[in-house]
Amino acid sequence: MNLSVPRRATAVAGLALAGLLAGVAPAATAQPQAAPAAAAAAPDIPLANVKQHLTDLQSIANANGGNRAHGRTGYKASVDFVKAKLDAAGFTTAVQQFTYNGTTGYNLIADWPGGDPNQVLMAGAHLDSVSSGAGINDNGSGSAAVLETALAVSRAGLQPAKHLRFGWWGAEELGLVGSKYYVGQLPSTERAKFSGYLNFDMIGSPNPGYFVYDDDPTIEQTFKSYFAGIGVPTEIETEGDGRSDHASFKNVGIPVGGLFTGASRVKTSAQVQKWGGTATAFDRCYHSSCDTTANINDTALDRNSDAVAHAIWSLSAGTTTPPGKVFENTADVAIPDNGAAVTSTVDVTGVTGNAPATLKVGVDIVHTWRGDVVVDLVAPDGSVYNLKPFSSSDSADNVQTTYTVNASSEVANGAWKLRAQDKAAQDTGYINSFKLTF
Ligand code: DTR
Ligand code: CA
Ligand code: ZN
Ligand code: ZN
Repeated sequence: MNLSVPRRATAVAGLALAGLLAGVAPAATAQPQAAPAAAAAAPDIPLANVKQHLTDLQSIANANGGNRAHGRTGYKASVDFVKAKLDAAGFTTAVQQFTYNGTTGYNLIADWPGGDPNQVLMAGAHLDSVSSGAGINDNGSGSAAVLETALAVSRAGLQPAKHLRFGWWGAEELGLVGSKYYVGQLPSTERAKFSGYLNFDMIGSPNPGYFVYDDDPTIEQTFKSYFAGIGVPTEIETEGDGRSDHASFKNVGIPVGGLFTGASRVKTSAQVQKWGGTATAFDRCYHSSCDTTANINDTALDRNSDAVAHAIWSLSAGTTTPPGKVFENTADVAIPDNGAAVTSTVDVTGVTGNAPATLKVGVDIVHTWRGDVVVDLVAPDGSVYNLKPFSSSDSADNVQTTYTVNASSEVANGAWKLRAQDKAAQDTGYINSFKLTF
């Protein structure tokens, strides 16, 4: 099926369906949007409110064996606590269940009704602790800041151009399990609608540094300019990309960013000069029983909570770029094992001029041991853009992602092909769908 009509209506239905599929209640159907106004300034996030959430999470841990870990009663009690506040504030919430280590885990997803369903801005934090303690800095701090920002959105009656979604993840401490499950359950069509995911994991460390993730440049700059505006120097977070839930989103091509105040690493003397504190661990109670409400630096928590709100207000204002034209072919095309290349074609019409420098190429190939498969985009004039090379070691299944291709030298209209070739024996599959968004 080759469609060349913008599918706004379908997109809204898709969001609703995806929400149901992913165990998430659908957001309200988007209302016609006025031209997005300039972003209003974010409100101050009251530190007292954030600290009250931490006190409540501490009480939950105290009442449930001293922790809020995956599979323990304290975690589900934490989910119920956050959900109740969001329900009361008018969010559309859903609890997504998953199983890990034989026990049930929970993600909490909250959609703020309204905004463009084709542009989803999400902020999240893992809500689970380790089993050794209450996990107030790790990661009550991120959870409470995201919660209070969501409540501030409600208090302000914010109606941004983009659709706002908030998430609290389960089982991060066991390997980003909850966020991986959430992203894995999202159809590729839904993933393509994310304009960004903002992650907040440990943002109130007692001996704080001010670290900004260096992933998506726009998100990074949004945080950097906030801190520059309050005269606080920042550094790039260098503890490794895969260390928190943003990695789950980054791995499927969604722009990510976030903030961090440090864990067990030791603050250098240069950093002491920059931020104050002592040349000791940023958080000496990391993953320990002393990670309680006493293990928080109020200034860091306040500054980072306000930075969360600044990013949400700024990045959700939307762009003036209207949603792109979508062309899709969903006919299955079998890929012969270790054989000839096959193609799926979309005929692009009605797009003036050249293709964009950020042409979105949605690829959905179902194939065991995906390393066998070479995937190319072939432009109408025959130009080839390699999307995925052969890999003798990539044993994972399926190629389900959105590539961004600089196709600005190509005339937009014409027959575009997705070409797939299986170049190693055993393991087979098929092209499930091919989508171009201009
Ligand atoms: N893995 C996180 C803490 C953590 C350690 N390094 C980073 C870097 C960026 C974000 C978080 C972290 C945890 O223990 O939950
Ligand atoms: Ca504040
Ligand atoms: Zn941790
Ligand atoms: Zn954490």
